[in-house]
Amino acid sequence: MTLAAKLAPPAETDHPAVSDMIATGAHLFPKPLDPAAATRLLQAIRAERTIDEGLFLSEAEFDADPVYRGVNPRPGRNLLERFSSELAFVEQAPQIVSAMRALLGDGYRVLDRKVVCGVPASMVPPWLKTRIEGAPVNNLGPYVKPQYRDVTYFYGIDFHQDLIDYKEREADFLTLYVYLHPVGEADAPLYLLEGSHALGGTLFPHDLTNTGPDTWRYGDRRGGAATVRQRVLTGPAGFAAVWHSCTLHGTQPDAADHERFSLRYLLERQKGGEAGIDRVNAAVDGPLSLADTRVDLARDGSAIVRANTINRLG
Ligand SMILES: O=C(O)CCC(=O)C(=O)O
Ligand SMILES: [Fe+2]
Repeated sequence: MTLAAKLAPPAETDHPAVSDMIATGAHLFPKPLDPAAATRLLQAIRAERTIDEGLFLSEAEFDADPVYRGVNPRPGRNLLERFSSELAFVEQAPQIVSAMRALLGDGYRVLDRKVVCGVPASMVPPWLKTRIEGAPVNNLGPYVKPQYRDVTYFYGIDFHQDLIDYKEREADFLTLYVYLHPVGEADAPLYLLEGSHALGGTLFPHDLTNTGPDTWRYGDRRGGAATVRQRVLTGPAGFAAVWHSCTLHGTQPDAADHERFSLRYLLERQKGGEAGIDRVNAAVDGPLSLADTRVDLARDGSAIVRANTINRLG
């Protein structure tokens, strides 16, 4: 730590991002990030990646050697590694930096950043649609040619907590999500269940019952339950939102005839010191880490559960 950092007052935790996170498990940034910069990055991504059937292995190629794990971007195979300077419109945006400092402390760190693509129904080969029908997590990474696994491709993902990928880890990180173009109802917008973080970590697939046009009853299978409100995150290019790693969210398959590209960051709290996340987590009535986060996968990572809550919605 530099002397200047040592002498600087601790980040102000009295910030709307902190109060929103305590109340709802998320904070929607009031102003979009620079839409022109979002569009430039989108064009650069599109120039690198055509979303069509050519993205996928054939059924025979897949069956010759099915691999379900290690199919997401990782260091050395991440499309964003080519675009570090183009990400300044996110990483250096004053509203992002001040919210993150308040939530995670001055010394917050990027744990992961990647491009997420919502693949449109028309681009998924018929054999693959048949295979993935009804599964709760349709990360298409296993079926994508290895050279294209520098992006995460989804054909919808049921309500989940981002803690799902981090068993035994404390919920000391947040997800920042940025749309690179306008996202409407047909573009696989994020569905967020406000207040769901308050029950802490629970096992995926979650105990959810739809109780109204935008309300759910969410049980924690420990005797606790809450009524939570569904918020559909449609928004313009540059729209940004941050949520807690116990906040339930998901997407339906992309119904538009074009893909949805977004940025997904995980940001972790600074080690030591105070941060708004401590106040958020102190208000959580449930475990902040889980020994097991999901029961939907076999040992090899293939899906053994065929049930999907979010896709049953109209
Ligand atoms: O973009 C999507 O469709 C879902 C993204 C998501 O929830 C995730 O990557 O954790
Ligand atoms: Fe997620």
